[in-house]
Amino acid sequence: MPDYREMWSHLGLDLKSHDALLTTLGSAYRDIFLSQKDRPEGMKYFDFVMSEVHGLRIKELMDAKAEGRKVVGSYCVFVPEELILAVDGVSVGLCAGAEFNFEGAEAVLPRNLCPLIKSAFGFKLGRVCPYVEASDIIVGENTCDGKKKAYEVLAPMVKDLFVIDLPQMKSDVGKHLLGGEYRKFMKKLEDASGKKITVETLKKGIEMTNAKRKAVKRLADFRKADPAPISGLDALLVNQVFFYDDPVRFTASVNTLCDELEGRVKDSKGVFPKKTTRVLISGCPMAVPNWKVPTIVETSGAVIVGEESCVGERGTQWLTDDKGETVDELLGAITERYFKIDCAVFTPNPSRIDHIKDMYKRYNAQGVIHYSLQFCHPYTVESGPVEADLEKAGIPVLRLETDYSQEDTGQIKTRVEAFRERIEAR
Ligand code: BJ8
Repeated sequence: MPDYREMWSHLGLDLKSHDALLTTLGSAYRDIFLSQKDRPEGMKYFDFVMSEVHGLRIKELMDAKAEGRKVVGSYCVFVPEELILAVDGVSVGLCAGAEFNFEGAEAVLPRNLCPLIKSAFGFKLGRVCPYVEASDIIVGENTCDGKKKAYEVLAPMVKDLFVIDLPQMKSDVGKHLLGGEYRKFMKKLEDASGKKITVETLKKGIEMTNAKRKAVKRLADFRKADPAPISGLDALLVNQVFFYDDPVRFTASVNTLCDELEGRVKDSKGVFPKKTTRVLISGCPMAVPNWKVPTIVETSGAVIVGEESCVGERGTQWLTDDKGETVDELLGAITERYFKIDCAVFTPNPSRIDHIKDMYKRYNAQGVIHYSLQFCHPYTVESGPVEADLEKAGIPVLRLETDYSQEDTGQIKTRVEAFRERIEAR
């Protein structure tokens, strides 16, 4: 990797801690991803992206900033990338998936808080995340109570925090609220960039975002095959890179990978033997480098064939209608599209269960692993009714609740293996 130290220093990173983080990440990546057998050649692009995720991609962000483009960081799939692209901005995901500097995070936040939030703060306070430091605007959203209140603590630590309010119920009033919030966000982006959003620029933003979604949907479709042509780990990685990479390049690279997967499916070539037990993962998002549970599952004799998650199909299943002829109509279509997202912060949230059942059938899964992060109330509370409903429909469910530490790896592995045996005994 070229020497990016000057750029990292310029961004204010703590070089010593950052070096330690990259070393740990690099070796985890080698052990988890590069040790897999029969990976598609097309994954080499994603290996490259990961090797340069704090290097070349950050250099690209800095070059974009030098051209006057705005970098907009966010923590949730409710933040519309279409609008950011419409002002020629760069959208980056900021969720953090590693236990880093939790002591620092716990100095300003309670200990009993979801690790995803603590990780975001650990990275910020430890000065190791170039994406946060490169962001001109950071967008928060009122989803769970943890994030909502944590943004109040984050506000004085960052240059410019903009919070989008979100409804909690799927009602007309709720949709109206969301539409109004997206209008405010649009204005914020226009003011920050000095660029007016027009029908043309918004259509372009919609087109680029839809193209990304279509590519990952195409990839997901190949996972219906037995043998699975791609591992769940690699498919998750593609869904994680979705939030970081240049959108046009990402779309082209996923489509190249898909061309290869098409051939694999035709030739019945898989990464695991035919008839390997197939499971679906459902629940909290897995941000980079949170690969713990998928690694356990795929080293325990099962393959993951889909993710009902915001880093997965919950985040990408819907396209935005681009037929509107005014900015208002297009903004209305964006609101319609995002209002469908069935995050557990909504009450009630029945479409999520329908979606899990639909995915279970579509991907020929044999069981569902419900994944909740510790102290995530929305997903942990919802996991009970989800399990009851799925089991009633004859779908085997394993409920896991865990954090980012490796302490419970052995215990989870034992439970996953027992779950696989339960499925195989049916
Ligand atoms: S739309 S899932 S990305 S909020 S895991 S921080 S909910 S306590 S991440 Fe999410 Fe948007 Fe919903 Fe998706 Fe809170 Fe739970 Fe932590 Fe979470």
